[in-house]
Amino acid sequence: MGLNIAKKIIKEHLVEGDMLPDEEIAIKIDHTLTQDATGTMAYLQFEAMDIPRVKTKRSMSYVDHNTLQTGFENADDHAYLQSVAAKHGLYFSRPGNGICHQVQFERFDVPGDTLLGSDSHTPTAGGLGMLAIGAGGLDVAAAMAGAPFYMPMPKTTLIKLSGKLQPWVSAKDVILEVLRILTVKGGVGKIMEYGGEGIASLSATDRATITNMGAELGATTSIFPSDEVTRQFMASQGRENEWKKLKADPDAEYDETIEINLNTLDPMIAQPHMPDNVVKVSEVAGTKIDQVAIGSCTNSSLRDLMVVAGALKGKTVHPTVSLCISPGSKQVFEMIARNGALADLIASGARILESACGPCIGMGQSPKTNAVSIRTFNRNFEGRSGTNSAQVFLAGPEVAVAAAIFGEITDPRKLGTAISFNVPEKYLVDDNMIIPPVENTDNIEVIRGPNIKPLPQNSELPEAITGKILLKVGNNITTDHIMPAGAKVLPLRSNIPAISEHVFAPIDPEFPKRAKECGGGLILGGENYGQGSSREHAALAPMYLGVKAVICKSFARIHRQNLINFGIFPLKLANPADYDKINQMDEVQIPNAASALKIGETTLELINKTSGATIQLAHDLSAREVKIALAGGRLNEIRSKS
Ligand code: MIC
Ligand code: SF4
Repeated sequence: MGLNIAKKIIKEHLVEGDMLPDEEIAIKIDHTLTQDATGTMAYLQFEAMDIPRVKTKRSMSYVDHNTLQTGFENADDHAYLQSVAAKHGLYFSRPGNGICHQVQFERFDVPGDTLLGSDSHTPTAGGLGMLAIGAGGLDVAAAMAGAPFYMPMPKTTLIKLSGKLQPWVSAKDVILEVLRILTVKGGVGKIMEYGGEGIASLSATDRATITNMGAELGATTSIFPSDEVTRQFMASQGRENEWKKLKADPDAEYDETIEINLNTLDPMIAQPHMPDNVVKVSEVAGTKIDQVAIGSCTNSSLRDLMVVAGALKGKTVHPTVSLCISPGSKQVFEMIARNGALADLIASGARILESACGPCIGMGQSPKTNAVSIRTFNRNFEGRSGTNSAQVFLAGPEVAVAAAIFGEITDPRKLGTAISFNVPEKYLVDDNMIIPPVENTDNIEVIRGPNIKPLPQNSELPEAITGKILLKVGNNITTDHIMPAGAKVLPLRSNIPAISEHVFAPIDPEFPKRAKECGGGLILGGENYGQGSSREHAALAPMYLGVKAVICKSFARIHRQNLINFGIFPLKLANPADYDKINQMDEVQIPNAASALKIGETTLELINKTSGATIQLAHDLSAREVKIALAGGRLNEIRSKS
């Protein structure tokens, strides 16, 4: 039997395990990526491993999230990141150089290689045929130290594209359609592999838009073949030497196939507050809007901004709308500046922001109370914009710019002749904002400002887990609920005691106080608990507050791993209906937690002391994960071996 692309790359990188469904496998990691909001923790953890120099082919450290410097904190983090990168042999992309995934795509992704990044949108690189996975900072730190990456062997879904995108319909509409079909949990445990004749007409950056938002499906990663389009893109970036062809065998098998005909696809839009709440634009046309934000790692390529500039040329942004634009990288920014498109954007009244994540992560440009905001981003979780009452829609650049012009949600086809964009033969390449590693690092001092606090430690898993259910939540809880981001909280990413005061703030601001008063406890969740971002702070800060276990119906992949990494036991309800038998503030006990794990038990008993009920729990930890859980986290486990 032939292999699909994902399996070919896994096979080439396999260091442990068998490639059988759901078996734990380990793969060698060639490249790593961090960004500043997760990077400080990742490097503190890397330093704790005492490895002088990264062992990967190439490791990158980006600064793109915490770029709004309203106090010393973010600048302290940048200085730490720059110095720690220099000390340990990493490339450092300076603030201003762009969003990690966009820069990585332009300058560093390699077809057929593996990439592990401490950001959930790392799979963007799949647009160039790289097997790119998002993980917590600790897993990335371990990969930098030469350790493989562990995961259950994913299933593969073929997304077979036929036809060709019609005018004013773009790559974002493809992934929104996939989200409509599969939902935010439809990709869990799967790799989405794109194929079919329809892919030939998608440019490399179109493909990146699609693989980027595979994260919203909960997928392990998404990947395209590496073909002539890939070769041309890499050649236009001066990197043809790193290109290699990659395609599925003709008789490759997939676990499922989804077919999408691009000819018939309409402009799509995700409604508040989930990326899978997708409808055709025509269904919500006429909705008045207050803000349009264009940018983010999903939609800020040269192509996207040229379409926006072309549509806005000679026009003025609608009087009731604030339009902000953040170019994805310095390369994109400089190219639109030199070709005149930036002047058209400025003339239209667009508010031009620096090349960074910006409004996507609530770093500025929060909309007004009850605002309707259309964003070309990938997440519209409640409150993520910084304004809890805002209604955020997600759409492609065509729909966004049409809304900015008309002041209401509008089918972009109303704008007339489509804006043509020819993929450039040569992109403007200038890596002057990327500091390469140096050989001799003896004299390099790592700079630690007062915002960099040491890592909190956890203790071993106790024999009995006892405590109160500190919080009971429903389905699809995101890490933005557990550990919010935004301009006020993000600067505390290197300071766990301070950031832990914000745990669950969007759901229950009293949570940290209650957790401390109760001396820690447990959390009860529904399906897909912890979806969204890779931020390990969503495990680390609850751990700091004494959370010992999370019980729910199912977990999102990265968050489950982060919980284990920091010694919080992820447990599932053996019978999901038992969710109703546990209430917030019930006193519960799992009597033999540690010894059950030690003897290989996969079911445990929870005694609800408040109601008297006994409830069956189950865990799916691998033997390796059991050791980590027992040690109270991966760092403890690594230390115990040395
Ligand atoms: C996000 O889009 O939520 C982030 C901010 O990029 C996160 C990482 C983080 O929380 O720092 C992600 O997607 O992993
Ligand atoms: Fe940055 Fe937004 Fe992309 Fe996350 S999703 S990396 S915050 S641009």
